[in-house]
Amino acid sequence: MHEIHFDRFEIEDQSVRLYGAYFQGRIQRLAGAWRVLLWHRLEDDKKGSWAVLPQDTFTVDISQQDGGLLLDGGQVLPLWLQLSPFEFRFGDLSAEGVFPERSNTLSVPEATLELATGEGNAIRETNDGLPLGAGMNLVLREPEGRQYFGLGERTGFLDKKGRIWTNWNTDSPRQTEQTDPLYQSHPFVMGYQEGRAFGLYLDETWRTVFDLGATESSRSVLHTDGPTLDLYLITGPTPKEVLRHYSGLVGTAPMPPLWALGVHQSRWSYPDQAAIRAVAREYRARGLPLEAIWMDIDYMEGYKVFTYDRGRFPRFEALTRDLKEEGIRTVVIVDPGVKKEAGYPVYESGREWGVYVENRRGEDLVGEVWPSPAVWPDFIRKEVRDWWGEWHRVYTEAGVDGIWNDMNEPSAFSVEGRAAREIGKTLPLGAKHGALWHAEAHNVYAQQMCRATFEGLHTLRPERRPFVLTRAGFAGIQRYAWVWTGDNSSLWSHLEMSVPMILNLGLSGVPFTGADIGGFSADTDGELLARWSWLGALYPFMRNHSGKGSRRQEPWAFGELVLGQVRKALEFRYRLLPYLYTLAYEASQEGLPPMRPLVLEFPEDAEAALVFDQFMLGDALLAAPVLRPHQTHRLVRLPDGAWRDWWNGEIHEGMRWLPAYAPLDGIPLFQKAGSAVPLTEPALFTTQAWWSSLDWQVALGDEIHGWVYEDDGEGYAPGFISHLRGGYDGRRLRLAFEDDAARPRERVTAIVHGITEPGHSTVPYSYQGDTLTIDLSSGAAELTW
Ligand code: MIG
Repeated sequence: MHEIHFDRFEIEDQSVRLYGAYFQGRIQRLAGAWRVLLWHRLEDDKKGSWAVLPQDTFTVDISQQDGGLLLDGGQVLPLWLQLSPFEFRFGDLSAEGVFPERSNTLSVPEATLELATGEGNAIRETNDGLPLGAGMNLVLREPEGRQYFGLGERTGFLDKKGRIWTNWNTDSPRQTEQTDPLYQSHPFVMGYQEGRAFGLYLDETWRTVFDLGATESSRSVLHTDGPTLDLYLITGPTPKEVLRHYSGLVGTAPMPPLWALGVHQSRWSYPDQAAIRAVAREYRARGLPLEAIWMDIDYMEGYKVFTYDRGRFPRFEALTRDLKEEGIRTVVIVDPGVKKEAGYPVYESGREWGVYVENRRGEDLVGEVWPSPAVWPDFIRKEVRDWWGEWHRVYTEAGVDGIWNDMNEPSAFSVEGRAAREIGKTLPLGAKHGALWHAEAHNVYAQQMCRATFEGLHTLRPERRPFVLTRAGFAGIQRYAWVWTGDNSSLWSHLEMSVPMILNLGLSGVPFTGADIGGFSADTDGELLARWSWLGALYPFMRNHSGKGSRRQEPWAFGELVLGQVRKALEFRYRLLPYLYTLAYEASQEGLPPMRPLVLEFPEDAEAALVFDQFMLGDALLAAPVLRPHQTHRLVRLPDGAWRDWWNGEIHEGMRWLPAYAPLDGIPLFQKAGSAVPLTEPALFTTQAWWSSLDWQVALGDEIHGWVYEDDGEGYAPGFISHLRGGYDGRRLRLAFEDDAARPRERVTAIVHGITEPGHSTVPYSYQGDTLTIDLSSGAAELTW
């Protein structure tokens, strides 16, 4: 392995420039991170980014230390560098250096690249002049006891240490605990040790591989296939700070429409309009909440995007209109593959505009996916994104509310006659996206497709917030789409795995996520559906979806008992909406996910840090789902503080393991002392995010605080934050609702459990069992015992 050597440095435009015989470097100080960019000196340094937003840079003070340079970072931890050979230290993180692979020249004609895929296949590609073979490795020293979180959507548990993870978007159905990679690529990790955290983001869209102490436990190797190494060293010291800074780099999710947080029902596929109407009828006849019905690929005519099958959906517009009258929206699937068929307007207009990905001979690349033959729009180019966005008029005019982007790794069944197995189920590395090879564009194909969809919807309906769901994505995908975890199975192990998968997505800056409730492949059963519906009621995205050939799994599919259990979960979801919407707002502002691992809230609790089967919903609620069949109890780690059992009101001290009772019509849930969670009445569907009835569920504490964010739920009018504040000292309870919403409310109450009746109160209250319901409509209350 060759090391990288630099001979000298200079300060240029607030950045530290490094010069060597073969390589050059540039180091910049940003608000919460260092950017370290290294490139071969024959290249220019105009490397853009598909993920990182424009950043302010700050002046760097340099001093000499330990034979190297010490760069003072202000708010950011200092960075120590050695020029020859190149090494660096950033807090507890120390790099032995960066090592160019194989040679110092960029172009290695005829080199062979092998990409391991999840199924154990390999992609072999003779790369006629692809700038590969000049890959780079960053080698890090690994102290004992460091853990890694992040890396987006992954199998396994919460800690990502000890395995090799590949960033290469891959259509991975029938996943197991070992499958890697999956659909998304997030070359970001959060290192964590003894309460302190840092972040590492490798801003390379080429295939990258993170060996986190797997091959050698004392080292991690971050590899990129590309010719540059563009690294962000993100400062903490808390996990929350790392996530805030990382979100500052790659962006936060925009505020979603309220309805996206409601209940979604999907299946591949409801075959025709009668089937869709029947699902709507079943929901409403039983008085079950439902927000949207999803249409999978069979709504199209011959898998042609931006069409409907007029045989099976003769009156599509009437269908969406009638559903909307019941408060039910429609979401349709849109895959990237465009059927190559003469006379099909989408294909023809794309050909006219020259929008398709090309092969090396400059011809449209033709393959097969659901449509066959198919071509793929090159979303990497702006004019192609605009063209694609405009086609969504077909849906917006037909009353469709949201778009579901699937198969966008991109997945292919065959390309130019070569079968999926041979080509790793995607386009050849040497396919051309304008000036880029597919090898460089692959990982951002979906991200740019979602961008096209998002921006298209925004242009077509500027007064409404777009809603896009995607399967594949790259760092920053949250700016354009929500993410679901793809084809899981109706297995208890997949119910369990969905938790760490979603938590690590959240730690990677992707807040709005969910897994297919009930499981996609194979047949679910009633108990699994009930448990999954309760866990799903706390996923940021709550959608029951199942695959072709699997047993039906709508809430009523397993009889009255299960229906009752699922119904409670759906109703609980709607009761929680003010809290969820407030968390969505927090995500849009700060990048903190609604569903978060305990380590984010309690970084000092070493035992909580690796808990993968519990999570926090915001900072007030701790959930411990049951993830195995036939269990009536489970152990719950309660972190520091006091915790109120949501269902029976009992108070438990933290820093301990508690056996909790877990019937099928609930989920073990604990509320942190001193928090107040805003709830509303259950409803069949959402209307606006102003809660005319607001109930604050209060867990008593010396100090009490909760807040709620409200707005129109859909457009861009400003929103308002209202606070509930107060305190309780055992004899006196004070509560003040600072209502900023400036809209009349029918009812505002605070609910306190597990308390005796007060002797005196300044406001009306009711007392029943051990539950005190305090009328807060006058704003402030004081009760004494
Ligand atoms: O090749 O559109 O993950 O949710 O139902 C399968 C049909 C294509 C995969 C998605 C799944 C969807 C299915 N799709």
